[in-house]
Amino acid sequence: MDCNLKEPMLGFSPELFEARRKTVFSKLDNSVLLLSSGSVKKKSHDIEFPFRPESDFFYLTGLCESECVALLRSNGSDGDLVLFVPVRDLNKERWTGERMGLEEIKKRYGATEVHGKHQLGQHLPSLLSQAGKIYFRTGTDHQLEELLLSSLNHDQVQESRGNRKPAGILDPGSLLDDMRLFKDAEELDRIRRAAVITSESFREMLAYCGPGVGEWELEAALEFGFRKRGASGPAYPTIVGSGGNGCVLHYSSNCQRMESGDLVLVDGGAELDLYAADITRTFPVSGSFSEIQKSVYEVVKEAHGCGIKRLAPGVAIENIHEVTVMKLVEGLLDLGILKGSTDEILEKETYKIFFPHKTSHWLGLDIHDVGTYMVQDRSRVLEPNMVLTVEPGLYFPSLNKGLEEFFNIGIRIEDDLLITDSGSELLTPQLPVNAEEIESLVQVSK
Ligand SMILES: [Mn+2]
Repeated sequence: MDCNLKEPMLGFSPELFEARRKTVFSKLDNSVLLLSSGSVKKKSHDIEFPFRPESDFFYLTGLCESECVALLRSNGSDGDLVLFVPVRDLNKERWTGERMGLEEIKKRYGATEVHGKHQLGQHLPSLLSQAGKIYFRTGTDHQLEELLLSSLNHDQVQESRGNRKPAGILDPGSLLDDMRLFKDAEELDRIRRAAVITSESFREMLAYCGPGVGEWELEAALEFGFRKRGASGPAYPTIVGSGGNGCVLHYSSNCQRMESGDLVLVDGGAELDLYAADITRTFPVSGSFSEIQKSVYEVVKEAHGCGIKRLAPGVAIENIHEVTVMKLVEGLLDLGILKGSTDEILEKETYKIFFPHKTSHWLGLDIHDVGTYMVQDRSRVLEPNMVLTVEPGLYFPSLNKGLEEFFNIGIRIEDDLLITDSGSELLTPQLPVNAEEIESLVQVSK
């Protein structure tokens, strides 16, 4: 079954999707927006990955079934939602579960028209015949892309346009990204709950930590916590990197046993009703930081705190990065890892060997949610109802000569925050950051 039939919109209000479509209609003029829900991906032979609808498709329809196509077009004051969905196949449903019929979908999802997916090729030319521009994400649904291109060459389209090509195929992001960047109350409710689920599951997972325990066991403990608390699972592959693996930014094989004396970095987030949380904590495998690990930890913690403190409406997101980089550079100077003046280090960006990523990303339906970080060549300014992470880190893979004592230390601390009218709200307060508190959570298990 693609979707929970009892909660066909995952519990979101139908009015929400209607209101979003209204906003899109008002921006469309005579253009058309074409979205695919995505298809079920094969894992191997006849085994499939769990299906998750494309975020933009879900955002505007609330529908989370595979192989569907939505076409939005404006009709002056309002607009039409035309859906193409697979017709019911009772034989198939014996294997994969019940799907909704066309009439039911039309009623539940507020569509103007619903057709069988097999009729898409037949209807598309006339739906596109008057369209000025077409909003469609190329490179994702190849079948739909081919159909779109062949429809544009269809006589019906060509004649109505006097043989003019369409004015352009544009990325839907230019319509939708700025809408998705600002979260409404129902989205915030999901992100908040995903954040609480993630925090509580982290606390529980910390108690499983210890020398000899497999990284995969912490992964399983964390994800068990997610599922136990009602999340659909991890929003992205959980990273459990102990020792040098903590320095590999997207490590996810989680296949080593943890060793006493090492740190372990866990980056994971639950997905609830398609919305994500994203937390990272780094802690000592055996429950206590060594002096040198703690000295680096304190630098990252300081940077994390300063970045969070700076969050407020009106502040450029780049400024959050600047204050955390400044703190990290000061710390690296204090530790004797970097030498020279702060200005020179910032100018030459020599800190990037130890901190190669940015401090923040947007968070929402996608883990690295949509929304540009620059607006007309300037850093985007934070506004209420944006949700983002703050996640400074320092990494010392065993590469840089002369820094042997720091080798295999990889530390990142990441939390999720909502920009409010007056500042920000930490969505993950259940999980401590202080070294001592982290140590005590690890030691609870002993
Ligand atoms: Mn993140």
